[in-house]
Amino acid sequence: MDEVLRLKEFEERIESGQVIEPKQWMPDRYRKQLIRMISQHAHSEIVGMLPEGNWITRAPSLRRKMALLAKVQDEAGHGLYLYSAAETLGVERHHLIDQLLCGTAKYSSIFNYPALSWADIGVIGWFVDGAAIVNQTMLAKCSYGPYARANLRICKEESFHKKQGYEIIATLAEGTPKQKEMAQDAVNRWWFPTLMMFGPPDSDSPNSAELMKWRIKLKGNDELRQRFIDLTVPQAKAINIKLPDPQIVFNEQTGHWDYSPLNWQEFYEVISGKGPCNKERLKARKQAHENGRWVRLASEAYASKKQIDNLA
Ligand code: BYC
Repeated sequence: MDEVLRLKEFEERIESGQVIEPKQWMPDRYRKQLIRMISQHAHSEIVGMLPEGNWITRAPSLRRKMALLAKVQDEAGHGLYLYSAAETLGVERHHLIDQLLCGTAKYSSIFNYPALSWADIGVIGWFVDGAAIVNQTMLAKCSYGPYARANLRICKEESFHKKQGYEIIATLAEGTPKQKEMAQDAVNRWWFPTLMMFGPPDSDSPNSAELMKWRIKLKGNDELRQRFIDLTVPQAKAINIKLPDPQIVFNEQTGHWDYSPLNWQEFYEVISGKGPCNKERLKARKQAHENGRWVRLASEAYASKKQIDNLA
């Protein structure tokens, strides 16, 4: 079929809300954009295990340790669903992982900030998972079937993550003055980086227009950021936590909470490798990959032996 006609048919399918499945024809740019986004998302889940994993041995009680262990394990699972979704587009997982390890692939800016106290674990659940839910509830309705389905499963688990994080902060906020101070300090450090997770303003987002045209993204970065703020301000008020932005004021006209301009220079530095923990995160991933080499070799050998046995 003629290329122009194929594209027209594809765009009609998208417009009518149909879901695209792996074996159906798709434009090269659609495939490339999905591989970029899904692989960045997968890397974010895997790198995102590091700041929290670092606190498993220091969790303040067995109950907290069990919840944190389960959460970090869930993040690994999300990475695996997402690498599988990316593979349906014809890329191999080891190529994507090589790109992460050699520093050419991006992962979420937020994981280049350090988790300095136990309260940071609460704030990561409350803010970071909360932001991820806002973004991924939209992606669960995107036009590419395997990515939409992966996000649906991920969101169910992220809801539990967010609740356990909010509960940690609510508990600290009702605790001793020192505990309250620790919670407030973590909120102060994570608030602005969390808002930047949604990506640059729409006016500076080179990918949004194309992604929205193909219903990979259904909403722009600014709309999702605003939704997260609108959901989170009342949650902070309910537990007497202050958000570190004096300009957060309810705007009667728009029905939304106004907020201060964000420091986009910081964002671009972090995503270009100059954030507080970029080097540490990559070093940890490289070491984990190296330490896991024997497992990969053993499973390959086992799979080959099974194949030979089946032929015999
Ligand atoms: N960090 O044109 P734009 C989680 C890049 S993990 C780094 O607006 P787009 C969790 C962007 O890639 C949640 N880079 O891009 C895990 C682009 O550069 P390239 C992760 C960012 O794609 C463990 C450039 O800036 N979620 O939930 O339209 C524990 C221009 O941006 C970021 C996902 O990955 C950023 N924050 O929109 C707890 C969801 N923002 O690639 C929790 C899937 C922008 O052209 N991804 N950039 O060189 C998306 O929804 C979209 O890709 C984004 C960006 C909203 C992130």
